[in-house]
Amino acid sequence: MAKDEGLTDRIKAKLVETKQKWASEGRLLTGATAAPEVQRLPPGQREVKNWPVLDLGIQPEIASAQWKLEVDGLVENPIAWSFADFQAQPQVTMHSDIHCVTQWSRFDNTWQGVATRRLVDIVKPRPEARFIVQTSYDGYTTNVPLADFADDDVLLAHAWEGEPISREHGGPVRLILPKLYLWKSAKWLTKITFVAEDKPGFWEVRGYHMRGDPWKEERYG
Ligand SMILES: Nc1nc2c(c(=O)[nH]1)N[C@H]1C(S)=C(S)[C@@H](COP(=O)(O)O)O[C@H]1N2
Ligand SMILES: [Mo]
Repeated sequence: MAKDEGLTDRIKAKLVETKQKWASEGRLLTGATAAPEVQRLPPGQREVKNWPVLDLGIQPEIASAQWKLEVDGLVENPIAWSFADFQAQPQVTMHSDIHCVTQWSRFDNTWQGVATRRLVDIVKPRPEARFIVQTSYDGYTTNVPLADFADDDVLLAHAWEGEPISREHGGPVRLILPKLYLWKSAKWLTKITFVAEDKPGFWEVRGYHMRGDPWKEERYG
């Protein structure tokens, strides 16, 4: 067991090293631009039919009964939700395409969960709040502008194609923010912090973009 964990750590270190190298070399950049209205596939992406798994190699197993979501920082009403509290919120169904910075895109995904707009209405951000930082059970963090987080196609998702989101894809609850590269959508989400100044997360400190718009090919920055 200990041996396997060591192996996972080495694979993880290798993956992080490789992706960090891509950022420093500007790999995968096409220099092309494309508007979503004209071309469904963002520049430099290719469509896949499966759903690849990408993470740091640690896939925490969180039972719904143990899952907790805290929202803190620059808000008037911080919250701490259990899974039951989360399920008691109005549920929405959304359809979207997802785009990973490692160049795959997957079209036509159906999600269920709670709209981030709803969450923002409940917690009431203070006027100074302009960004949010997501924190996950595996220690992952990622930052996004509040305006992107509160867009009308963003949700805290618990189901994909009518089934609970699997552990490997970030269940019980993950973010889905389809207009930005998928590294901006935390799996195993447990905390959202509202902040005034943008604060780089795990990949952002390793050369990845602070915003990550696939249509502008904001891979690195
Ligand atoms: N908690 C957590 N969330 C994460 C990651 C991670 O390592 N840990 N990886 C990110 C990256 S780089 C991608 S591309 C997507 C992958 O989601 P998927 O495995 O469901 O395709 O999750 C993002 N969210
Ligand atoms: Mo990724």
